[in-house]
Amino acid sequence: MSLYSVKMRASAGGRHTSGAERIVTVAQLPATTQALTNRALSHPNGVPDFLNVSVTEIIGDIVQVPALEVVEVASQSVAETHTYLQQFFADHKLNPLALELLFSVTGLRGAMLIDARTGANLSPDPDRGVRVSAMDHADSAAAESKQYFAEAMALAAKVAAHPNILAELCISDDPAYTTGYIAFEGTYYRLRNCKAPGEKLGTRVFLYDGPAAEVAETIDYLENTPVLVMPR
Ligand code: PML
Ligand code: MG
Repeated sequence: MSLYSVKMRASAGGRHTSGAERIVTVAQLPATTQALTNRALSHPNGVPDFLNVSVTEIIGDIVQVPALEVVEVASQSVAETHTYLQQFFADHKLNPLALELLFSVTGLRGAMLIDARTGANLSPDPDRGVRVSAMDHADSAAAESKQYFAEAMALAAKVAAHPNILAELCISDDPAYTTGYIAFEGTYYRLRNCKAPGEKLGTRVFLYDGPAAEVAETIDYLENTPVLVMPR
């Protein structure tokens, strides 16, 4: 059975407003493209002046990766979430520069890819970042429920499956959506209260821990390799 990669990108005045990824059958294409168009047009980041929905048949193999285990972190405030992350970084000896970036950068179309040791930005185009693409849950019910969470789980599982990625940090760029996460060693730590409601803050940071010679191959996997996330 053929599968199709569906990608949606929307922007206003050159600034990214929304994006989404699905992998679906031909029968699901009309509903999927319509749902993604509607989403772009009603996104809280603004009405787009550019909207692209593309459909490409997937030729060749699709990589299967395991879903991450989810741990819900009980944080009642933005201050508690900061403290939790600082302690997490100290416990796991992660570079605190990644946290500084997480809480200061916004408006990128893709994620920041940084060297886990030095903090150097490894994205070929730092203003764009690395756009993780071509992934979905194998189980389409999981893909359609709880949109933000399900899509983030699919993206995080794809990213975490690459051996050169040590950790991923995320805060949603939707001002109304204050939940984010850190993905580390097969677990998705779900973090409430990453920012105050209404705050225009949100990005992803990937910590790269691999040979310099493999950065381009890793980015190619993140951006182009079709991946289906298998239920746990
Ligand atoms: C986004 O798509 O803007 C990021 C969503 C992060 C979802 C976090 C969660 O609900 O677990
Ligand atoms: Mg978003």
